[in-house]
Amino acid sequence: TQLSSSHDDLVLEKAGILNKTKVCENGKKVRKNWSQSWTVLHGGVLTFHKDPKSTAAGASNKTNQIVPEFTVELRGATIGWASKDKSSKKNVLELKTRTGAEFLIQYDTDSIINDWHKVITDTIRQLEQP
Ligand code: I3S
Repeated sequence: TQLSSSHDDLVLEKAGILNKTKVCENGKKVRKNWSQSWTVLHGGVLTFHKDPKSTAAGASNKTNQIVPEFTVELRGATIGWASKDKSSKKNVLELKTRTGAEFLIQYDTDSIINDWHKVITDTIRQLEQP
């Protein structure tokens, strides 16, 4: 979805379920920990939410399940298809942030991962505009 709030302020927004893991932090490799996340792109920032199954709220209060886990600033980031040696999974994208963090994001359904690839690529490109 493309929402235009003003002529020169085009903001891309999207939300959905993705599998994700951090693989690198401050340029240092970290152990993979794949989990499913409700993922929201808004204002050039990706927010991954905790898997409701992993939170105490998930067991009880249905209205309180959407808990942010971490955010990724897309300004200055790069996105591309991960090489085969990065994961045995299919449809894996590699997202590298300006600050040296790296994430893998994945979804089995081609159309879904392709849509995320496009919207993240377009957002990064837009954020490069002066
Ligand atoms: O690429 P790796 O290091 O083989 O990643 C796998 C591991 O993280 C594994 O967990 P353990 O650290 O407990 O072995 C995960 O369960 C796998 O999913 C990881 O590999 P894939 O190919 O799924 O990204």
